[in-house]
Amino acid sequence: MISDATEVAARVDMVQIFIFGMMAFWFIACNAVLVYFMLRYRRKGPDDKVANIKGNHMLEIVWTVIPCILVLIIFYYGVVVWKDLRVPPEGEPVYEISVTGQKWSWSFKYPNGATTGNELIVPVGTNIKLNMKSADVIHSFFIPEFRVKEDVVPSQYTYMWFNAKYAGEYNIFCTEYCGKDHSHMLGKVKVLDADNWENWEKTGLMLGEEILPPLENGEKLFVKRGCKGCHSIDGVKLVGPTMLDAYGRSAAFDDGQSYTIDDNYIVESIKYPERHIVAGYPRGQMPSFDGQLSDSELSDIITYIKSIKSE
Ligand code: HEC
Ligand SMILES: [Cu+2]
Repeated sequence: MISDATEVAARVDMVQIFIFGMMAFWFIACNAVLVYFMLRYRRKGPDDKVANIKGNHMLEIVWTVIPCILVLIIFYYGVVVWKDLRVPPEGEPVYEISVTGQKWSWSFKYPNGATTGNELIVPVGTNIKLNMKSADVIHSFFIPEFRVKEDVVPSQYTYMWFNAKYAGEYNIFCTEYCGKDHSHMLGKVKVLDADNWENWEKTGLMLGEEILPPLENGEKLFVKRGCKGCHSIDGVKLVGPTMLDAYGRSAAFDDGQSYTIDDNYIVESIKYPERHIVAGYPRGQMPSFDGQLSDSELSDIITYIKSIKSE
């Protein structure tokens, strides 16, 4: 694992090492003097009279001014690096991606209209700016190897930027406790080299990856977008209803109205889950994927759900 995958990461580490080093130095120095004074000035016997010192202005000035200067150095150094961490380099192009956090996944939307879930795809060596919002509660977007972290807040946009030095895969964590499955709110940053990126941006495929037929693609999306975590395909009741024999199945909503699962209903369930709640299941569990799946992806998912039949 690369520990400083961005330029700024090394500088963030330097601030940390500097502050830690300074603290370690003063801790040891102060305690050494303390121990020395304990030995040097200890009372030698009942007749040992202690000098009566009333004060020393020089000494007080020194121990006020020196720590002040040190703290200001820490402040200055911190602010300089924080600015680099916060503000994308001026006058250089930035590639902007919008990020949405929702219980319990991340979705990404690119300038070319493409969307991905839990997988942030970016080109290597490019200034990337993430414009972030939350669909529900406060989350926090953290890429440890890049040393960037920012809260993702409902009804407010926040941002971060980074420039990945090396192609590869890095972790994304949600670092704000956001409910039951917070610990599963994980993602990956895939940093692609120039060729791979160009290909991905044009076709949505990695080099060497093939276009899958609808059924296989639907199955892949069902796993990748996290549907499978809540919907079993073997009849078991998880958070949501099983998808086994779902297509054509008749059931009832929590308001008593009965319905039959067809193409339109599946699309509605995926985009606007709050419109109808299946009787016996909790409201607000099924996240909305509105704007996160293209029409062709939706139809591939329908094809896959149709195929999940018991025989
Ligand atoms: C966090 C859990 C969760 C995830 C992730 C999730 N769902 Fe759901 N889903 C539910 C719950 C709970 C219900 C039932 C309550 C309701 O109607 O909202 C439901 C209902 C549905 C229904 C209606 C089922 C029926 O029997 O009427 C469909 C279709 C569906 N989900 C498809 C999907 C697809 C496709 C995905 C992935 C793109 C997905 N869900 C992701 C929890 C989830
Ligand atoms: Cu979260």
